[in-house]
Amino acid sequence: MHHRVFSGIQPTGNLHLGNYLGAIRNWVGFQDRMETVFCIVDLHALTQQPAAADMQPNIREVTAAYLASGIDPKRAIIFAQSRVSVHAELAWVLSCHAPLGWLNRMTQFKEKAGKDKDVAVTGLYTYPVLMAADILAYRATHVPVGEDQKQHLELARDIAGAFNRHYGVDFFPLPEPEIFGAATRVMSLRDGTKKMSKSDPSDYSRLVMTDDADTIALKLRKAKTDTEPLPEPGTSFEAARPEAANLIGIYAALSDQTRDAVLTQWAGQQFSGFKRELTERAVAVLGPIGAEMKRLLAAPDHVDAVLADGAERARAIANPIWDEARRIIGLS
Ligand code: AQP
Repeated sequence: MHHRVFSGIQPTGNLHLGNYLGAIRNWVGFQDRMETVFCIVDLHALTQQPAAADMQPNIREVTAAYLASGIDPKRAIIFAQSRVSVHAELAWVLSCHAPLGWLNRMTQFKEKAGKDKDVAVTGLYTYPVLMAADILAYRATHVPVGEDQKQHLELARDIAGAFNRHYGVDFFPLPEPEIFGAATRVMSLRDGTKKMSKSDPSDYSRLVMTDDADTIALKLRKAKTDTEPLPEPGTSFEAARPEAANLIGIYAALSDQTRDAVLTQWAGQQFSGFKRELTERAVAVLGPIGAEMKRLLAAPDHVDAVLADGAERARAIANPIWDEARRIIGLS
C-alpha cells in the first residue's frame, strides 16, 4: 500500500497552541518519509456560519501557519478543501454508507451542538462524514491529529470498511490515526477540563500562534492554577488538579521532555517561577513562527501562489481516485 499522509485545520481564526502542538508540529517530520497532503478545510468551517469577509483572511492565516511551522510547499501539498470538488461529492456517497447510529455517538457534535439539538445545523452533524471524505479522497493511510479527533478517525475507518464491504472491493485503505507527543490534548488556560479552542469566547483561554512575547507572558501569568506547589513525579494528580496538569503538559511539549522529567526538576516549587520559565519556552517556540506568519500575511502573494499550486496537485491525486470510485459504484 502506498503511504500517504492527510490532515487539515479549519480556517476559523485564532489558531492556537493546541492546533500547533496537537497537529501542525507533528506533520513536519512526515514530509521526509511520505507523500503529504495538508488541507485548509474551509467547507468544514462553514458549519460555524462565519461571515463571508472572514473566510479568505482565515484561509491565508492557516496557510501561513503551515509554512511558518516548517511545512515545505515543494514537498507537501497545501490547499483549500473547496478547491477540490471531490471532497463534497465523495462525502455524499459516504453518507449513504454511514448509519445514523454511528453519527449519534460522536461526542464533538454533542459538545458543539449544546443543549438544543434541533437548532444545530445538519452540516455540524454530518461533519465527520465530510472528514472521512477528505481522507479517503486521497486514499490516505496516515492521519496525524490531536486526541479530540480520534473518534472521528475511527468513524472514517468504519465508513471506509462499510464501502469496501458493500462493493466487495479493497479500495479505501483504513486510515491510521497518528496521535503523539506530550500535548495531544492542550486544555484551556482558564479551565483545565475544557480543551483549548479557537471558538472559546475568552482570549485568555488560549495562546494564539501570532501572540507577541508580552501577550504570551500576560496570558500565562493569568493562567489558572491552584495554591499547591508542583507535584512529585510518578504521582497521580491530574484529575484533582487539571490546570496544573495542563501547564506541565505544555511545558513538557515545548521543551521536548516527558511530564515526569519536568516534575523531577520542578516538584515542590511554586507556580510563579515555573510560569516564568514556561513563558520563556513558549516565546522561544511561538515567537519565530508568529513573526514569520505576520511577514507572510503582510504581502500574501506567496501564500496565494502556494494555495493555487497545491489545489492543482491535490486535484491530480483526487480526481483519478474519484473516477475509479464512480466505476466501482456504477455511476460510470
Ligand atoms: N486543544 C487541542 N489540543 C491538541 N490538539 C488540538 N487540536 C485542536 N484543538 C486541540 C487539533 O488541531 C487540529 C485542527 O482542529 P480543527 O481546526 O479542525 O478543529 P477543532 O478540533 O474543532 O479545533 P478548535 O481549535 O477547537 O477549533 P474550533 O473552536 O473552531 O472548533 C486537529 O488535528 C485537532 O485535533
